Amino acid sequence: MTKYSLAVDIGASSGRLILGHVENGKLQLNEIHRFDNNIVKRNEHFCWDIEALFQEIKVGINKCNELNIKPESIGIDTWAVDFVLLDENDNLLTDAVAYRDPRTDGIMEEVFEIMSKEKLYLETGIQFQKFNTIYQLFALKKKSPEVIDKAKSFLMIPEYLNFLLTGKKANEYTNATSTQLVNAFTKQWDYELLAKLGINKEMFLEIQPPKEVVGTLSEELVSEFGFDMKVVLPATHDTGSAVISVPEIEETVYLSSGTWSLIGVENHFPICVPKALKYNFTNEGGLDYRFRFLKNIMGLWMIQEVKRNYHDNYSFAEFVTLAEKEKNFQSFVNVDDDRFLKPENMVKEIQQYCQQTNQQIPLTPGQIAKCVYDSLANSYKRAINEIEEIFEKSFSRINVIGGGCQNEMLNQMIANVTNKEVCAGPIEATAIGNLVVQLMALEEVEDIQQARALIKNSFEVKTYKPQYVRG
Ligand code: LFR
Repeated sequence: MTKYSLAVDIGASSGRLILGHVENGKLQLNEIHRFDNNIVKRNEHFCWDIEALFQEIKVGINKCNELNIKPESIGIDTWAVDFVLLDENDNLLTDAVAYRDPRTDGIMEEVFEIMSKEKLYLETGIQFQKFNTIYQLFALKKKSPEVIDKAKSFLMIPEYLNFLLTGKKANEYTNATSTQLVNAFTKQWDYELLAKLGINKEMFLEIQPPKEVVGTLSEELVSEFGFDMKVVLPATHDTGSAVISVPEIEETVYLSSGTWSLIGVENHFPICVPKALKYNFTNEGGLDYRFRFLKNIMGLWMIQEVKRNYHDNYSFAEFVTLAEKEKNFQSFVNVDDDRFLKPENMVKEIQQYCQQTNQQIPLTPGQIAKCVYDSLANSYKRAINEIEEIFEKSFSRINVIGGGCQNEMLNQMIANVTNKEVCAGPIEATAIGNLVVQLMALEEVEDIQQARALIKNSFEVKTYKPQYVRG
């Protein structure tokens, strides 16, 4: 009998439930539910509406019944770093505050007074982003120490959703590393660091690796859905799941393209050399203790915000067409500047940046979009140069994965600016990576090599060769 698994993949702007099964040596996908994810304002903070997300997961699970499919397993991945805290009765002590909330402004510098940036990097191997969990917890401790002291469980977003499904609590390795509180070498919570920060260590649970089974559905949900299934830990950090789907990882720089652009390479050990610190590369934990040596680039968030600022009058495809008509317009912004993390108005922020740097100011939607795409491509090029400098070798291929790989113009721009071949696909990389880990837990797929071979055999990858561009 065909075994189905259900991937729940929730990103910062949308979520989806995708059923997967293997048929004739190919992984087949069936998207059964898609929904928006938006930041909401709660108690003066930008937050995720976690209850609404859980309801959407339930809607999706119910759709399996309409299809008469009872999946063997379900796995949830989301963006990283965000969390909730529970009290001794497993009630929420905090909102699910979103990482773009300004509560961590200036906090990173305060933490450096307790532990130097260099030591923090040597121990955790994690890049410095002001929104990392470590800074969010420290900000919370400063403002409401009683909340931190009362907390009995620390659960990251997918872990809390797993708890709602099963009643069981577990911390998962790939997401735990994004907190900057896990030692890159022991792969355990860094209790010494927690003690130095004065953060109660009791709330952290034992770290479980992907492929572990959290449990089965709660009795209540079994009667609601009419079936039970295993709740499996995929790489619950979405980027961790996405990178599993890169069909050919050797000699490849991947670019996971969505709200964020994550650009890097896969390693079997963390690299914490001074240059990696200087260029702010991270070593996020992956499946089988592989490491993602990568860098966060502001990504398509910029165009998502631009779209919103133009009142959704243009689709993403239209922004590409409009940008293509602006061949002669060229102004660049530094997409890594924190001013683009959550500006009041992205269009105005871009215009002000160009004005302040004495460049031509983009005025039309096409010029704004061209500026964003040019700036992103430029930033990818810089990151690849940094990787090549650190590794003292050159990489010949870039594999773009995720929703952003459908942007043909951007793919070609990347090929042109880097003078490298660009492969695009798979599009649903994150859900695919999530599914194959569930298949490993169900012993349908042996290991990551077999998973990648299956993915290579199942999904189209399009190639873009560098073209000579005049100018
Ligand atoms: C991508 C991602 C990145 C992480 C950022 C914030 O969706 O998970 O990997 O740095 O979101 O959590």
